[in-house]
Amino acid sequence: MKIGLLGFSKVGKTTLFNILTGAHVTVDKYAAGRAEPNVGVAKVPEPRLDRLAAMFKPKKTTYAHVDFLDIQGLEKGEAKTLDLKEMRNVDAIAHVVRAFRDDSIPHGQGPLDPRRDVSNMETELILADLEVAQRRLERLELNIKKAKNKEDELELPVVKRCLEALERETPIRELDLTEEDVKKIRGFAFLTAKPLLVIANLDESDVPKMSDFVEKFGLESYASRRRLGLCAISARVEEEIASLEPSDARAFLDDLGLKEPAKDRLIRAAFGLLGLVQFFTVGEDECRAWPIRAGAVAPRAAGTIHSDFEKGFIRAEVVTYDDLVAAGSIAAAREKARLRSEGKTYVVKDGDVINFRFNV
Ligand SMILES: Nc1nc2c(ncn2[C@@H]2O[C@H](COP(=O)(O)OP(=O)(O)OP(=O)(O)O)[C@@H](O)[C@H]2O)c(=O)[nH]1
Ligand SMILES: [Mg+2]
Repeated sequence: MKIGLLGFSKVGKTTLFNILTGAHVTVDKYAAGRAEPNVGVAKVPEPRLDRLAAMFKPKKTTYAHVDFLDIQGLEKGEAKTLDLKEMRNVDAIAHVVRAFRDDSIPHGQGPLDPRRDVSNMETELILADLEVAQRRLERLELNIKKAKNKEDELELPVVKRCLEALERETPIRELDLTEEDVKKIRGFAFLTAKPLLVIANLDESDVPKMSDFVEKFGLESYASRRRLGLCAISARVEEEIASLEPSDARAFLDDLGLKEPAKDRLIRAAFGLLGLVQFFTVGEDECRAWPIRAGAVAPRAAGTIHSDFEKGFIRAEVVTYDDLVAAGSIAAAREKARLRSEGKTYVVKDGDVINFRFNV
């Protein structure tokens, strides 16, 4: 899974990239970000897995991961011309919006106004997609005129729908497309078809009132949009947290009234927006979180561990995370009849602890 950090220039994308992935890419007040994108990996923090690891004391604990990609900042009007090809093969876009005040750092978009920037970036992405959709439509119509091809004829109405939406300034992610429709347009990698996470990079002084950011910046109308998430972080404060010893970091978070670093919430928000849930496997050797698509059935989930598990799937022994923690061990959960035996059609839930039975 890959998430692309996108934003206007000097909003703190690379600073945030460093925090999320533990990288040390240099950031500069005035120099523009480098042309080559930065790529890195972030662990998906999972307190439930921490707890399971404390219970099973495994040799190894393995968290889920997401990849982050950081590109150079955009100026208004550039999305169409730059093509943003790196952003076309990510699974979700994270739009980093400047909400910190610092007169010494240039801000090409004018006075601080996160709402304007969110709206302008949406327009940028819509314009970039419009180009692609228009070109595709012309080509399809031409093809159909020349030689009637069934596939082209089936694709035409989907592309038309996308184009009409874009002309109404509606991002494709808000359309009701079937799985079939989505397959037909996958090749064009529309930017507005991807889930969008808006990340407000807050001023340090706003951190104690962090949860008010939606109202403060007038982002209410975005809060209910489909497949769009909003979250806030102060890259400056997170930098500081990351530089502290764990016990000092804890005290610092307590002072700010925060339960966990905002980066942890941010990564989980991105993960949820991708439509992923996690199940766990436990044991003395390894406790592990496995990301799967929400709605996946048990054999499919087994297949993420090993294809043999899917092919030879017999049953899944499932206990919920809460039941397992309450019982204290798998054996105790079984005694309390909390261990269920599920078959091929069972839809795996977030937080299920599973042992797969299979033959090879
Ligand atoms: N005060 C303050 N400064 C920040 C914050 N986040 C980033 N900065 C500073 O803003 C400047 C630009 O940060 P970058 O992370 O390079 O921003 P960027 O969006 O990657 O910039 P480009 O890639 O050039 O578009 C640096 O001097 C950072 O230290 C913040 O939350 N508060
Ligand atoms: Mg940068």
